[in-house]
Amino acid sequence: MFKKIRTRPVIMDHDGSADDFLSLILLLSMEHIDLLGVSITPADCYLENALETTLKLLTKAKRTNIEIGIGHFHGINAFPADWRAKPKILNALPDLIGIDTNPDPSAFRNSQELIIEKLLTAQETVTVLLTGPCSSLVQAIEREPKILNHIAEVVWMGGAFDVPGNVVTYNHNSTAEWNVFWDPISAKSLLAHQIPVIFIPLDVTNHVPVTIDFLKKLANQSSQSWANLAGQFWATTLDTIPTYEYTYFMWDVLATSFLHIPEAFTLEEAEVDIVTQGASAGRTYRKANSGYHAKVATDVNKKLFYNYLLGALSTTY
Ligand code: AGV
Ligand code: CA
Repeated sequence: MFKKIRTRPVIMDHDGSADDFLSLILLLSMEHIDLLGVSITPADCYLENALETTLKLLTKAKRTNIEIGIGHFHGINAFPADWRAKPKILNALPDLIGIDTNPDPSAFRNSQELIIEKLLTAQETVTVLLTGPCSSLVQAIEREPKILNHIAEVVWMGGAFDVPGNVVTYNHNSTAEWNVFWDPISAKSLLAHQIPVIFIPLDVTNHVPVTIDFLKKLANQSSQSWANLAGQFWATTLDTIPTYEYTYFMWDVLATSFLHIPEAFTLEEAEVDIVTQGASAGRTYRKANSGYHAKVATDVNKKLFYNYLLGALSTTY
């Protein structure tokens, strides 16, 4: 069968929550994407768990040639421990528990080194997809500024511009989104490096909740093993704290979809900035005429997105 040539090189940096892995699954399904490496940031996860899940998924997809890097920086504002522990469940799901990986973290390269090497040796400029904090990428840039010219764009699930944030914690006023709050200093540095950044913030992810209706549709396709696994992953998110209503969103999954269905998104060119300290730490905001240039996704064609997702998860690869 004719297959689209793999054309677009991508590096993914994720932080090991359930939707980060759903994003990895989605990325592996994209035939036009050449995934150069996967870096793990120990933010919304514990590193050992996230490394294990990452390796299990690459093994299941027969893509263990994709190199994994691990971050050693632990951020400024830690994620709650119960959120970090939660995705450990994924490793025990029936479809994954039998995949024996047992990775030793000390055998893996540091994220910065992985990012630097993959960018410098790529044949063309690379898209960097961030579904967690941006610290590893920024540390890599600071260590080897030459990589700046090798980055086509950074697609980042992060920020909350014209909507409330999702950080609810001591000494904070909830104006920030978690991926930015974890390391607001790096987030501001990323903008200061003036590479093209496309934010997929809460402004647009709020439009796409993970609904029970969607999960039922997905379950109708569960004869396909990725659809089945994805349904199980999402099922683990049903008790998401802090609300009594089910409000898990397609955060990282939406950002990842941008690589396949950019036409579904409305992007705005904006000048923005980031607060690094105090009660608004991690807040991303508009700063007309004197901010950093960035693109901000403000809307998405929901029907196109959910249909794309159901289609992508029901293919075999
Ligand atoms: O702010 C959204 C980011 C996404 O990268 N993460 C989860 C997604 O992976 C942090 C987050 C916000 N609310 C959460 C989060 C919750 N209730 N549980 C776990 N993580
Ligand atoms: Ca994430």
